[in-house]
Amino acid sequence: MARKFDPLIFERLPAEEQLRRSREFVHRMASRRTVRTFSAEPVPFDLIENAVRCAANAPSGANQQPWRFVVVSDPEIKRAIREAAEAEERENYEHRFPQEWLDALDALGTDSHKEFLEIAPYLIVVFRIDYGLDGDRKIKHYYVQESVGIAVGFLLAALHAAGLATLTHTPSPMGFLQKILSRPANERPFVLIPVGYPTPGAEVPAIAKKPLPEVLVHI
Ligand code: IYR
Repeated sequence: MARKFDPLIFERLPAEEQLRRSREFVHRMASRRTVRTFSAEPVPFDLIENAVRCAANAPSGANQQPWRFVVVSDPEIKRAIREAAEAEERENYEHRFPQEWLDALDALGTDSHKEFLEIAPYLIVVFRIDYGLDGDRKIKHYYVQESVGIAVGFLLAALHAAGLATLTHTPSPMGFLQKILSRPANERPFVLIPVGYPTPGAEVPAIAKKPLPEVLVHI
């Protein structure tokens, strides 16, 4: 295939402006918290659409963009998702999770009740597209996990920037989402993100991020 290149559009910023923007972004992202108590207050769909637009700009292996964002607001579908997720999570908490996993989750105060799946105005279910399809021919996708993970990062940042609260939720196993949302065999659920506003007076676990020297090694 003939290669085609475009001139790069790159805005070179003055040093002070770079620092100002980088600090502002750190400040903004540091205030993001995972929320588990959502209010039913409606959210303009434009905000969701723009966040997905932003996520769809993420880099991906061979630019294959191996993702699908299914946005659910239909109350019946949300209820079906909640029922299926709670059935799996009951098994997890009562039988499948080893004590070590339950201990790791203890500070979060989670259990098998997932009312947020019905209350939050939108659920964004992100699917990874494991292979493309050209008619019956399967097209191999590269670095699917990494690509979709990066896109979800973009999505969470965009939703936060728009003043919305999110929860990165991975009911396990998640196969029921493929069925309920009628997705084809090459799409597998990656993460489910309830989006909305927190309940007034919402609380979050008193946990902190690691200090920089624990996460940054400069050689
Ligand atoms: N999916 C379960 C358990 C859970 C697992 C992890 I890893 C978390 O960070 C939080 C919860 C649940 O949603 O309760």
